[in-house]
Amino acid sequence: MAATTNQNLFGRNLSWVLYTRFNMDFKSYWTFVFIIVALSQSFANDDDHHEMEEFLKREYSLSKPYQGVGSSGSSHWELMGDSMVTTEQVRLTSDMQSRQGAVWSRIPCHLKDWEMQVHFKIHGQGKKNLNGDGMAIWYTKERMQKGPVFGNKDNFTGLGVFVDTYPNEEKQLEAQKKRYSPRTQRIFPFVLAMVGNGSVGYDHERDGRPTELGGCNAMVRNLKHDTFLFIRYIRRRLTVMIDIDGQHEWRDCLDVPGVKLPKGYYFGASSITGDLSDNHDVLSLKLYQLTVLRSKKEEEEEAEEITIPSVDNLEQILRGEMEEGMSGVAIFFTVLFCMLGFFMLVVVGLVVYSHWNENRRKRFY
Ligand SMILES: *[C@@H]1O[C@H](CO)[C@@H](O)[C@H](O)[C@H]1NC(C)=O
Ligand SMILES: *[C@@H]1O[C@H](CO)[C@@H](O)[C@H](O)[C@H]1NC(C)=O
Ligand SMILES: [Ca+2]
Repeated sequence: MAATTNQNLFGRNLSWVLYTRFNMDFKSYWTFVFIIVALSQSFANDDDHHEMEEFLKREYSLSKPYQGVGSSGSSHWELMGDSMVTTEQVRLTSDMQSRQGAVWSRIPCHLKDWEMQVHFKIHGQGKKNLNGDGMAIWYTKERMQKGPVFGNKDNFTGLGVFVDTYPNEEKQLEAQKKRYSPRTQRIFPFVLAMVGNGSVGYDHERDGRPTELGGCNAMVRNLKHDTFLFIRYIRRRLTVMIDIDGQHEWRDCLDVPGVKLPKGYYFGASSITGDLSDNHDVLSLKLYQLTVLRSKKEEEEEAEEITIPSVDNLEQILRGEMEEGMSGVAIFFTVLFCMLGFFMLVVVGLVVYSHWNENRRKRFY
């Protein structure tokens, strides 16, 4: 699955940019502007992407036959809770109630730019929305701590990417006979990312909406084909993609610039079940080091050591997620312009008609 040729990388990047712009902005008159900007950005970045290479880092990767994982102190990976290793997978939780499990890297990662490719499988007996709760991939300061956030501690420090399989908030609203508007309603499973600095809580009842940097729906349960998640961190830009349709195509999920993550954190994967359950399996975690050439300016911008995780313009990003207000404005202007357009047509029509009428009358005299 590793994209090894540079050509590939460029193609992939262009298509993400286009995909993102089309899907997220295709609601307003600014779409064209965005497409032009996106295109020019992609071409401007062309050179950079040709310089990028990927190297698999075995010490941060977990793959078959999972040698020594969970039994030997010399393994790079450590199991926790109810997780267990079989020949086929690392099972974080089995399809049983109230389980939690995790697998954590023992070695802190000091790479600047990286990509984590997660081969995972979520499956179980439960019917749609009668399963839970999902799994998480981590790059955090803390490791091996149990807790409520997909089996990891709350107020974590670092990055969490969640595959949330149970819609807590919507079920609650449903029970109260309230609903999200179709626009903001989500289809679960839902993938989302969050950056914590040690004092930000994950709101489980709201499926993490208050702190989410972005996300996408991902129908990943009970599939016959392989499912993948890609987490890429390059030049402080966080990109998450999914490959879940069995087509070997990457679908853009979220893309956030200005994500500041310290070096020396640990990779991990964790999962939790409650009243509802699923098998949450990790088949492999492959970490690629990305070597990226930076311009002088970029070097300077990134010279300062990051000590606490943070996200630039977080307020805007979080506000941007509250789409309702924005879309209301967009709808207002759409309707306004349509009405203006219609009004103009009517006026022009009347003018033309009265001219024609006048001419006709003139001819009769
Ligand atoms: C952590 O993030 C929150 C929310 O963005 C912020 O209010 C708080 O000041 C941050 N704490 C630290 C230690 O940076
Ligand atoms: C997480 O941080 C918040 C705000 O600092 C605090 O109110 C809460 O008790 C903390 N939760 C845990 C589990 O530490
Ligand atoms: Ca949930």
